[in-house]
Amino acid sequence: MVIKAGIGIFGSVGSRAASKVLCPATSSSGPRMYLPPRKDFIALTLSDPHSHSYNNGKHRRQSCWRKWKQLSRLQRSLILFLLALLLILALVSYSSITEQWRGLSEKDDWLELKDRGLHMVPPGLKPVLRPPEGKAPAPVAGPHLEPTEDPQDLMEPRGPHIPVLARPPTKMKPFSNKRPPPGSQKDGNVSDTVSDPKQNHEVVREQPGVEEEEEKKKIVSWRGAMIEAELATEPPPSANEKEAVEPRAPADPAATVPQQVSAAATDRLEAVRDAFRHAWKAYKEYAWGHDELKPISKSFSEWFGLGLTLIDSLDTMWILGLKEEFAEARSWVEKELSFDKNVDVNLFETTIRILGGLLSCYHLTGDQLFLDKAKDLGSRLMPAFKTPSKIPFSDVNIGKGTAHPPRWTSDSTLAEVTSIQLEFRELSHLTQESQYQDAANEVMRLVHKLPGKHDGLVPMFINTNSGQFSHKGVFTLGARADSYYEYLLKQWIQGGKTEDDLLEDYLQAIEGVKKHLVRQTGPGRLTFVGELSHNRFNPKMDHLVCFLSGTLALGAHNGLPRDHMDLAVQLMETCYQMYKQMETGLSPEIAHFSMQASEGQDVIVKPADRHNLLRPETVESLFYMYRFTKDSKYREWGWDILQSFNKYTKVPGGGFTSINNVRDPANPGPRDKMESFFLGETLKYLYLLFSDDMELLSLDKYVFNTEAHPLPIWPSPPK
Ligand code: DMJ
Repeated sequence: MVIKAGIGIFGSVGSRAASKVLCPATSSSGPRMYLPPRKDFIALTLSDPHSHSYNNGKHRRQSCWRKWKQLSRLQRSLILFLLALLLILALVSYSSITEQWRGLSEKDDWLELKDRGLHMVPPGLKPVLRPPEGKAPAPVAGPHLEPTEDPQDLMEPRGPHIPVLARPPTKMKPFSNKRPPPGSQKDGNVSDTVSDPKQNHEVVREQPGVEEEEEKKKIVSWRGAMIEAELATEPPPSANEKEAVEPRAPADPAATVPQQVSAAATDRLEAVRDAFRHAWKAYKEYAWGHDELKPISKSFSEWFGLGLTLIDSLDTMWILGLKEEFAEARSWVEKELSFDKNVDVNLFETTIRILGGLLSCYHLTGDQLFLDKAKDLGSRLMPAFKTPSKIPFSDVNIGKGTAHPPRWTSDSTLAEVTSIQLEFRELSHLTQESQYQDAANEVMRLVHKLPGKHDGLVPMFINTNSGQFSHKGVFTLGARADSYYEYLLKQWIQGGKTEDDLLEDYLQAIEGVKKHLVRQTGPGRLTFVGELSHNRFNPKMDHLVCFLSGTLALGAHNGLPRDHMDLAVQLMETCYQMYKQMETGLSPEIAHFSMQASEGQDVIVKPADRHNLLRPETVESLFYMYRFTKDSKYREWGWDILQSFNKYTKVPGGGFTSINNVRDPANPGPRDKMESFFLGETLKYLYLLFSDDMELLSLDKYVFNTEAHPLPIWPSPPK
């Protein structure tokens, strides 16, 4: 049994001496671990006394003791002093946290009640709010503390939703996401609105103009019905058709405004904006420019030291119409962000979150800054591809221009090397420099012809020397393999549905999934995707697998077989049940399923799998399912999930935290980490799910990368 304990101890001072004594133990890099091990984590291994790892642990303890004895008295005293100091610091911070929670009712435990539904703004900042889409007249976001909803309502996360507006919305000029015309330096250009965070900003109310009225009259033409297109034919006609070849001007997501906007939609969009503002407030106060917010300890953690959360969130702010916040973040990118750093970054994570985020922002805003930064980063990632096999290494030092695999292996993770293509291809498209797409396409070409697949399913690792699959025999749609399948389809769509190898691999893989991995539970006949381990079926599904409904639906929308949509519908129900059947209304990281009808419950959660990291995959799929079916139940499910996030993961004063136990509403156990994808993906997909504007990032014009950053679909080449 491996229990991962993230212990963020020992800063730079004394860390070497401490690690010498603590003898950093095994990192749990098994298939469950999606993110690579962080420097500040020490995995504690508690093992069966007879197991191999127990013996390892025993030897380790003996050698630790020996090493301790070998230290000089001065060294030992220094270490003991540091430990004592840390203990004192821990006690002090503990008391300040408990101080904060004091006064909350027993039922709410560590969760804030009073803050829920309040519109807080960062001190000294009165945002200028102009709602996007010309329709969401947000309550003025001044520093008032009036709840918009009855807290009692918020206590009930899964009850029927009755949207209530606290007061009639004030008419405000809509903030359009439209970028200004080239050359215009006036209203609307983000560079004009860059603001000092400490400066006060007036709340600007404007009368509706003729333009707004005109826009409201426009009628959305949306082809909501399933299109039975021929395979590998032209994409549905898109606005991009005239744009190709030249580095393109970014598309305009807010060009069309829906005629009808329901009060419910407005209310829910505002709820997402509130959640974002709440998260951003703490990021800004305690983690500004750093990778991740630690909302409980009101501090931050670094992974790459590149402002990960800030960059991952940029396009979300743009889409949500959070103009002030966007401008401040843009200013940070301009003034502070430098990739000229002696730092090892993970190729995949940096590509999907940072490169993808910058490219997407360039498309949404037309701001050259983002493309320049993307080019700089892209060129610094290229050394990763210099391997004997051309399968990239997992890690690159973007300052030194060197790359290497993880310390313990020469393998790369399959999903990681096959889920960077959308971004590298787009970078080539924009810069007209083919090196990026050549390197990324070569990986796909190699994997396409590689032996060792199982009816289209791929193993989880690939060797960077031999270019062959390694650790064969385990097949999953979860960690380490997931986005391989997603990117097969999405690259095919991005490229105008012309690359037949991608389509062939995708179709074959889905057949493999249906044949080997799809099963139903005994009690409730829920359809799920399990894993295959050396020909043994394991009824286990990572939450990560919930991306699959959305991907299947996207494929069906693009003319792939109808039964893909049937499977998407069934899996969507299961992913929702993974939330609904938990006491907190939040899904565990991993679910097991009962295959026997007599077992009573469908979803079983093992103690080590009860955490929730604020992941996006289910709400991502809900967004696709709603767009393609218009079935309002998907919106209701998304609403339930948002309320559960608000109830169990919202931290008083600011931020959201991942939690340890989705089965214990009385003590969900905050983990003190807000992952960047909560802002980059989860809240963005919720917003798009609730938006009535089907042209806001139309799925016929954009393809979302695996971190929810929209990139344009290229036009088909002329026949
Ligand atoms: C994100 O970084 C991406 O969605 C990735 O594909 C999977 N893991 C996280 C979110 O869960």
